[in-house]
Amino acid sequence: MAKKQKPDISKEIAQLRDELNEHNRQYHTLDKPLISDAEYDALYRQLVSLEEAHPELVTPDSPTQRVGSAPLDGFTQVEHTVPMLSLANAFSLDDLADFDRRVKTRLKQDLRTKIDYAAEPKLDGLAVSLRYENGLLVQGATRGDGARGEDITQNLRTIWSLPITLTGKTPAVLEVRGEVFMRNADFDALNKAAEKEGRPRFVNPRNAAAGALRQLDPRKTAERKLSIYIYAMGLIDGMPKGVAQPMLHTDMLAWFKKMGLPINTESDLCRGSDACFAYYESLSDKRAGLAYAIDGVVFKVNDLALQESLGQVSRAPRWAIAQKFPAEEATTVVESIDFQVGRTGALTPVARLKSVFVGGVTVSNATLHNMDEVKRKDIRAGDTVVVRRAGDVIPEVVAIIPEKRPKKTTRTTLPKACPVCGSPVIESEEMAVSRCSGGLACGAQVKEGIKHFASRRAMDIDGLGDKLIEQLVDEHCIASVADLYRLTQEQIMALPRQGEKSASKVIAAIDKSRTTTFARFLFALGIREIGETSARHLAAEFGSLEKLQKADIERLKKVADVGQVMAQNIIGFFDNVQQREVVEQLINLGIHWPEVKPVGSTTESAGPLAGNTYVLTGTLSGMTRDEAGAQLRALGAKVTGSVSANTTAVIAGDKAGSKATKAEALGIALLDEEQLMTLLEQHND
Ligand code: D41
Repeated sequence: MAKKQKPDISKEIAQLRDELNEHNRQYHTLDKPLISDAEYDALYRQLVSLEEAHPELVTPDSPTQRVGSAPLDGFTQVEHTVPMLSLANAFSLDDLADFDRRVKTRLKQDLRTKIDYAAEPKLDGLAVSLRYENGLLVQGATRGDGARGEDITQNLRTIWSLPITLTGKTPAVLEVRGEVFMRNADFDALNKAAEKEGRPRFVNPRNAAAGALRQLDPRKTAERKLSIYIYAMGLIDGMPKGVAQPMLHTDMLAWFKKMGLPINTESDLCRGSDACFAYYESLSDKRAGLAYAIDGVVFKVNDLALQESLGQVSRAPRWAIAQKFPAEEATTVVESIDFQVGRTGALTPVARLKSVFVGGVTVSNATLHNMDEVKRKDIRAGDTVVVRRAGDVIPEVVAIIPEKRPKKTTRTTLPKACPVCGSPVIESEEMAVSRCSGGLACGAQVKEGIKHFASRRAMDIDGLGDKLIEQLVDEHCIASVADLYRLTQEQIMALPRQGEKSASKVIAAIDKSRTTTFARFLFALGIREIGETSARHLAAEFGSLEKLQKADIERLKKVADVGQVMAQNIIGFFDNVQQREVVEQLINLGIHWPEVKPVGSTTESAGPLAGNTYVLTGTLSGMTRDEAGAQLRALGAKVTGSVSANTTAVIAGDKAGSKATKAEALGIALLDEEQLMTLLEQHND
């Protein structure tokens, strides 16, 4: 049996190598990845584990035995005086714990000792080596295959943050290593310019940076605005008099910084593996807000002597590890392109995808935003695409991979009829938004309108979720928001999976929503463009529905935040017979709110709390901060996010943090939740 298996395994290994080599070429040399990093990593790990099981099958040409790929023609080759090593990857926190254990075992240390690790963000860029002689930048090179790279000195000199001459006392020869990358803002600007000039967009900052470094004309590189952080030493020769050779990685970085080299400010020291886990978690939380793309954390044994004694294995140091974040990008196939109909009838193209794990979740849909976007990226059913999900942002299709397009595809077009109700679709002039003309005759618009009406920030009907609303509409129990107030417990109980208890809860919540505020009611109606803030301003300004309905465009435009379009939308809404009828029915069905005294045209400065500014912080038990803020604003107060000398009082809920501390330091009044309730009640009579 064992003998029979051998040729299969060597064939499998050879095939994996070929595949990885080709992807390496596509990614590193051509800067045109055909698969995502995560897929590449998966293939690579497969090869590593096969080679580990069959060390006799490892050959020098295996991708595991070399790092990167051959240099392009056009640049001269540079032999690295000290090889540029690669980083071992850890994909789970178990891998990180294993790494920590291996370090201690090799160092013959008790497993309970805490090793000091230097932690730094793993920049998603390109590794380079820089040589300074007597403080002058004389050579910069790409990593290439680790032993030899390309001379890109001229291109690296264009990086503003990289000093051409070092400051202070410098060694006779200093070689440092760092990562060249592009900041998100520079990437966005580059893509905006590309779009304007009709050139294709770059898929991600890493590819844009790679392209910039490969430019033979340094002026082109300069236009791209690259950045760099230094994170390692290659070689030091001839330490200056009076300067001690650093003993720790963190000291070394501090010394580099002193000489003017750019160092990542997110770097930190972690005592033991638990501190490493904590650093990983906190950086993971910060990731979406950082100014540049990172794909993990690099942990390095901080003591340089310990690094030395740990040494390296197959071109990767034993003293460092890259703990990867879940990949934010993946490739998958578009199975179909559907059009979703929103509350206002707007048609949104959505890509139905072959399920793919990206950004830590399984994704099977991605918004395509609008037809402009679909046309620009030429996304078609059958296309292989790069999908991105960063943080909590909804998944997006970044780009298609043209090489992978099947022979027969058809250009994606806007449907002529609404996919839900069949009414004609009206294409807008700017092409960006197209709408179903069905209005309240369109099931999708009805459903979305009711979902919005019931939502937390609108009528806040607890327990009336999206699924239940869809069932109720599909079963013809409701056809408008007014029907909600005619709904019976029996009707809900007749639906699948609805018990007596939950049905009675929903009915009670609907009943409770009859008492609301004018602002909430206005927002709940879902008039196009009228958000919570404009609804609040309108409610405060007019005080009653009758007055609002009577207002003309000019009168409406006097309200803070209300412009021509919004004013037209309001008039249009109440001009529509059907809408007017629904509103009338709602009032007849018992929707009411405490009268708000109209404040005239100076909304901003009227109300019993006018002139007062509050800051809300911490967790309130009886309501959300948003709700408390809305109530304060309705009374004319200003609510802001930061404490200043102008703050009247800080309202501190549970777990209030720095804002409460700052208030105390500035001698500003602190109110607790009970005092807030008293304040609101005093003025709401
Ligand atoms: O931020 C990075 N991408 C990064 C890469 C970093 N912070 N540290 C690194 N340290 C090393 C060693 C430990 C080998 C000096 C690295 C890399 N290497 C690296 N980058 C590309 C290949 C290896």
